[in-house]
Amino acid sequence: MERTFLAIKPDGVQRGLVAEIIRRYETKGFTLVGLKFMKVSRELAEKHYGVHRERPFFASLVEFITSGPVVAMVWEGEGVVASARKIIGATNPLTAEPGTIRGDFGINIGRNLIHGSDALETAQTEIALWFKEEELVSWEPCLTPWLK
Ligand code: 3AN
Repeated sequence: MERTFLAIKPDGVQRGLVAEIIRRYETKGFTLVGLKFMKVSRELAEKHYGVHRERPFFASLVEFITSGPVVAMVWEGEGVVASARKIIGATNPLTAEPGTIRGDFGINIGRNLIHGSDALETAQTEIALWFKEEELVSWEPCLTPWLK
């Protein structure tokens, strides 16, 4: 079954949006398989944002993600990688559609509340980077038949 990695960034935590963000994925019908509240080390941040190393905002990106606690999550479900990105909305919260997380709650591109893997392969890499195998729980929600 397809899985994706999502992280509520320090701004989402500080603004009290944790429950609101989790609710959107839960009520959509995706299954939570991993969840932890954590401070991100500089080493993990630099690995996670490795593809952006040459971008001008790389230092501020690492600074921001390590500035306060984040909620790291793995969600499972059919088409979850692309769907989770739709629920998040465009990178710039100012142009993100209303109804998306960034469109509803954000203004600043550097503080865009949540990260979501952009492709299946990235999701696998990010899940392995952020979670140990034993921290992920495979389970069958009994509501599943109603969603199929
Ligand atoms: P997304 O998070 O929508 O996949 P990416 O992967 O292009 O966006 O960028 C990763 C992160 O880098 C974004 N979530 C955002 O916090 C930050 N970022 C992207 N573009 C800019 C920018 N022009 N200025 C500042 N930060 C940016």
